[in-house]
Amino acid sequence: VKHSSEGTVPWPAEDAERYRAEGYWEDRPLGAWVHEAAQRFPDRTAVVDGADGTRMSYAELVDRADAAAERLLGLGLRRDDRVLVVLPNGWQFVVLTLACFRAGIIPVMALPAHRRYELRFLGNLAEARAIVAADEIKGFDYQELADELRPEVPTLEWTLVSGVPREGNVGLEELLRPGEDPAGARARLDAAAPAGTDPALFLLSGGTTGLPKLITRTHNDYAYNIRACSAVAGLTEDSVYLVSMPVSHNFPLACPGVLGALFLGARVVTLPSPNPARAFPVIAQEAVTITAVVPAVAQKWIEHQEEHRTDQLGTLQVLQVGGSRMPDELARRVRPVLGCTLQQVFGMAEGLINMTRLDDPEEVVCTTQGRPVSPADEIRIVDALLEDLPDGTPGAILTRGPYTPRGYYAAPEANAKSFEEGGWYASGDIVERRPDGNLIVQGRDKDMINRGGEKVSAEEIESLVYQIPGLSIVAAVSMPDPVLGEKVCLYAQMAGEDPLTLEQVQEHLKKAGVAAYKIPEKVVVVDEIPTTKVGKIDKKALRADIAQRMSLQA
Ligand code: J2J
Repeated sequence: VKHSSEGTVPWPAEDAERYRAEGYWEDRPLGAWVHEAAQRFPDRTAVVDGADGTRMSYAELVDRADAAAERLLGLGLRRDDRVLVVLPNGWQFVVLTLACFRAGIIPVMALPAHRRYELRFLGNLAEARAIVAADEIKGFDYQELADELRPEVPTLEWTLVSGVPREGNVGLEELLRPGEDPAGARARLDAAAPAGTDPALFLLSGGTTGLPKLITRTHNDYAYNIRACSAVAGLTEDSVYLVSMPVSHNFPLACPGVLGALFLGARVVTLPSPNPARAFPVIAQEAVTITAVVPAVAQKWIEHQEEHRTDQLGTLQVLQVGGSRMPDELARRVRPVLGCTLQQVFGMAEGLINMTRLDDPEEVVCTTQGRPVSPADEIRIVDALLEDLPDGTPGAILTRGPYTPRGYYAAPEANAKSFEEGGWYASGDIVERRPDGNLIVQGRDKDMINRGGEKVSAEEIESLVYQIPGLSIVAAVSMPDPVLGEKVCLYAQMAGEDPLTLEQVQEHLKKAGVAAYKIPEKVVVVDEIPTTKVGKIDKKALRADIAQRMSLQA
């Protein structure tokens, strides 16, 4: 495999120079930051796996990561090769990711929820040479999935498996074992370390167009993302960070997340799910000080605590909440019920992260989504003609800065849509900026459904549903949900007499290998899908229609 370097859009030279001169970019690979922490605190606990009880010191973490980096290279992987990562939360994810950073191998951060459809696409787009997955999760066999993918993703040569590998697959725990010569491995990897401007990882975009997109994050920009978020989240070497949301998401990975903790010599605790009955005792046992969740989980935690009045949250200082809009009323219950400081986070895998500050007045914390974490983040709020709007007037947000890349990976069409002249990224969010600089997310003008923080592209679902015969027009829209905020609803206009059923749609998408969170949970067949004056599907009318139908039902 020879990778095309034109896939990644670099920052213009003059911006790069400024980011260096002003100290945002340090030209130091991600692995070096963790090694530095390990040098300062070799005996401190770096990682605790709350599921299998594994505990790992910093010395052991970097030893395992370096040994694994050399073993990955020994297999035949090379620097700049891409590896499709489909691992659940656990120590293996942490060590493997660090090993990739050390070797200059690029992890593609997929989700365990992804299935054949997503992984085939991502594997081919990234030209992945290996896939790393668990043997099975809740009865789902990932080795079988990998076997199905191998012929569909011709670049794939290795399947790495956590748990019990089948014949021909590589055992991940074996690969991640400590090495014989940590100092030697370290020196060899340091000597061949990736440059700051090299790609470090691929994140998945929330998706507004029909196809998923990859976001190249470089060592320089991601290291700064991590450090800026750590500072604003008050992370120190004494912090204990719990990750219970899928760790391959940017938020729990790097805002400040697992990597923020590992940069500082703090402790990471992993759990495969945020279920409060499981997470709360772990928070107490491990003295967790900070964690990140989506609003739907924050709500579950608040309800659990109100019901059980546990004494398990005594050490928790900061609850970061982001990924979808947190209702103000929910935000107001965090401190009284959970006894910790709420930090709202409005972020995106494409870069820009906004946070409320830990010492902000309660009014700011509960009614805004905060402000940029970096003084170098540039923001504009604009109208449809890209004219700047005054504070207090909602408009489309545009942004650029030292950790917001200037384009998607190998996606010129998506780039033309999402990046404006001058390199501004248009996230598709409708935002109001208050005079104090804090942002309020008022809505969005992108065709995406935000299901409890998991993003679903309407266009992607529609194009898959069109494969079902008998359809004239389909439209995927969000429907309100009291817990998740939004769920996927499908409107259909039939060509003939036969109606479309929910079961039919669900079965079709499941067979197509689509992740469960994207599958519509309601189907509404109508005589005629409404259109706007210019002849586009009127999704606003459909969203209003489903909201009304549901309120009538309730
Ligand atoms: C409303 N919408 C929000 C919020 C994200 C930190 C936090 C979140 C993400 C993330 C992330 C929102 N209120 N507080 O990467 O590092 C919606 C917006 C945004 C999109 C990005 C991080 N926080 N959103 O959610 O790449 O629509 O990143 O453009 O998955 O989520 O989605 P994603």
